[in-house]
Amino acid sequence: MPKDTPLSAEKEVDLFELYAEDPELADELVFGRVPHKDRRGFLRGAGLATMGALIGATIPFHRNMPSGFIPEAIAATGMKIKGKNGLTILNDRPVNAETPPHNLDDDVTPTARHFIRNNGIPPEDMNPDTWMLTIDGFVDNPLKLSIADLKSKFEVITRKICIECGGNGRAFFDPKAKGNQWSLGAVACAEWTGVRLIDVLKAAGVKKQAIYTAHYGADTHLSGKPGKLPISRGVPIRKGMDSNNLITFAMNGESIHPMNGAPLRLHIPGWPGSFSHKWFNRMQLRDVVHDGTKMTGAAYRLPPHPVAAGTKVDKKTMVFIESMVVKSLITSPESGIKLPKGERSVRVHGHAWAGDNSVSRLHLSIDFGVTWIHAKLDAPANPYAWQNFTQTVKLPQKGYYEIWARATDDQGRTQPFAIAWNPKGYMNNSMHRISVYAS
Ligand SMILES: Nc1nc2c(c(=O)[nH]1)N[C@H]1C(S)=C(S)[C@@H](COP(=O)(O)O)O[C@H]1N2
Ligand SMILES: [Mo]
Repeated sequence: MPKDTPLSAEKEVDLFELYAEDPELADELVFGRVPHKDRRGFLRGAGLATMGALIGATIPFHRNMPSGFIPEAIAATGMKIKGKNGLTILNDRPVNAETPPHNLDDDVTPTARHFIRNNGIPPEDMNPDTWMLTIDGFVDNPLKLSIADLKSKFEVITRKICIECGGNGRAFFDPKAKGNQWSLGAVACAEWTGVRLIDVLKAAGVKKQAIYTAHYGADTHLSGKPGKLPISRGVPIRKGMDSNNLITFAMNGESIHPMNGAPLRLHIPGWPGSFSHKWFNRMQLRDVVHDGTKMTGAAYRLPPHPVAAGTKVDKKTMVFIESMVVKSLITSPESGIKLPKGERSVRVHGHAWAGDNSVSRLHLSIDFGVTWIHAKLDAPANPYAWQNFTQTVKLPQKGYYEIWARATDDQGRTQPFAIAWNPKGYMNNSMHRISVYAS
């Protein structure tokens, strides 16, 4: 990399540092292929498709690109993904990007601001005209459906759906938990269009023996090993048959973004995002608990009771995560804001959600949690949409303030200030706080 390459001022710099330190390793991490010693020719197939998606075009002369070389289109503007902006790219896996809270201020998250969590390499072929979805296993009539079939045979509906990664907030764990170091922004609420999973399952005729779903998609494992899956999660049949689950082919009124699962994805709202399979091409109904990739061991499991930070927990005792927990995010103002001189009032806006439950109350504090102010909290636009809150708070004098937000769900459960530490770094719903300077 030339020494004078401009570095982005944002956190994306991590990626450039990675390239500066070890370009070959960076290639492997970002594009998921072991580089050929001196050429980017290795970037055939999915690795090349990923680079194309980042740059926004195919690269006719890609064979001439040296390995470990950062294309100028990326170097000049910071890491960019076509159709995405305002995301912070994490550097430890192929294309994982989160959204800083102030870029999540919209009540419906624009596609450009929707986080990305990829466990493997996205498929090269995302053609909606040839895409097929298979429903098989313990069903009376196994189905093979095109997207046109889905549209013509089932009722098409549009829903706002909040999706949050089970590991959102992991970056704040101490001691650290392994995995993507998400801070606050692995959450979004876009508008999705598709059909109800339950309608498709009814058409397939789910047999009595079916107790679990198993989800499959077209992305491939980082190792490139055929048959090895990046992820395959599944839910107990009672959740699988919930009428709020969707199979979607549109996001915010357009085709689904390639990084968010084009051309077809599953939605199992309220539970960790990992159940909502992208590049979705098969659901199998099983007569056993699904044992796919990231279903076994300690994956998506919590200790059976609270543990002190750093405690070793026996995997066998850990409990499978179902519903996500009550949580909220302040999206305006941006943390660290300096108010104009003499300004003493701040309009606070944000969102709250509670997995399978709804949020009943939202409180704000400007005095480190001693007193709490009710915020106006909207009902969800539809089940499983996040709920928006707004309140103007008054600051008594100049100085440094923190604004804290605390949501309470319809079961009376509220957000803790501290993190409920667990070995794998899941379900951090500690209160969000921002800083505000009044002068
Ligand atoms: N096929 C496939 N589906 C997937 C994943 C994946 O890696 N492959 N990641 C899952 C995880 S862990 C999360 S949190 C969500 C993220 O959805 P998004 O990338 O659209 O934000 O997708 C889920 N669906
Ligand atoms: Mo996730």
